Amino acid sequence: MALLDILHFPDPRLRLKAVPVVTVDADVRAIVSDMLETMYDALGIGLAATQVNIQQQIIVIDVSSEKDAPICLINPVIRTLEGSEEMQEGCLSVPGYFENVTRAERIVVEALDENGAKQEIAADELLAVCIQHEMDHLEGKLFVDYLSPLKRQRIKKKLEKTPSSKSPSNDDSHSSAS
Ligand code: GNR
Ligand code: NI
Repeated sequence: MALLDILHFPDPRLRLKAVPVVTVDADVRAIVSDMLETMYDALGIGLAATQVNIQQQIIVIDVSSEKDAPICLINPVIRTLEGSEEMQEGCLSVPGYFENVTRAERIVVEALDENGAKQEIAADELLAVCIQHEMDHLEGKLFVDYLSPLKRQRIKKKLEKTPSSKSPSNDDSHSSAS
């Protein structure tokens, strides 16, 4: 188990597109486990592999209040989208900013779980929003892309001035100590 570094907008690596997972094997399950640990540690309700610099179609989510209901979506595909709804969104890759985004109100998504089994999830409310937000990450898209260019530019400028606590200079992940 390990905590992974979360990339921050405007890091260009957040724009990379994830490729489908070929085989859901032990390596993939290790990534899922590290992503869940990272998501819970960061107090997020979801995390996409793109945010931790892994370009594979892997998402973890837990929208439960007890934080005891993890969901893993591998190679997700939206089957149906219905309605539309505005909700205030935040993002672990855009820390400190919360803005309204309009998305589909109800969705059905098909994906593999952490054991490689096919699952179909019907979602509404926060889970529907979160799944759409995470699937955007896998395509290199961020919630700030739905805002006006002026708002997006303001957020970009402010985050560029904010030093990240997880910058490469104080990253000890390459040390040999265990
Ligand atoms: O923790 C998160 N909260 C959130 C709130 C509203 C809409 C979407 C989200 S996802 C976000 C975690 C994150 O950045 N996932 O990519
Ligand atoms: Ni996000």
